[in-house]
Amino acid sequence: MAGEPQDDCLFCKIVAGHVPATIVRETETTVAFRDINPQAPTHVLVIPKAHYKNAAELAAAEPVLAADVLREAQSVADEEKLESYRVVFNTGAGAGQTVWHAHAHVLGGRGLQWPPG
Ligand code: IU
Repeated sequence: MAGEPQDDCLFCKIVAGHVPATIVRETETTVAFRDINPQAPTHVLVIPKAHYKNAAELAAAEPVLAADVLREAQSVADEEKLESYRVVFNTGAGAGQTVWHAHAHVLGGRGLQWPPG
């Protein structure tokens, strides 16, 4: 069911503490941890603790929680002292989504090209 932990979800396992991650921030509703395959000097993932398969599903079901994720992206940027940064929600396999638990990539610490590849 939407919002409930999924046994086969890697990010639900990180939330539960069953898979290790380098956690940089945690709130009642969100966790932020370093991406294991960083694409920039700062590459942190912000996730809702509740399981939604992508950002659109999250925003439709729990708009306040979606806002929590965005606020945490800013908090990560503040802690990492990023003047500029990019927040990315890959949505769908064609856009590069590989983990089916909503997550914001927070990328910064280098120049970022536009448009992205
Ligand atoms: P994507 O937008 O679904 O492709 O992002 C998933 C990210 O999760 C990707 O950048 C991976 O490097 C990252 N990741 C991780 O941080 N820890 C893991 O154990 C695994 C993937 I698997």
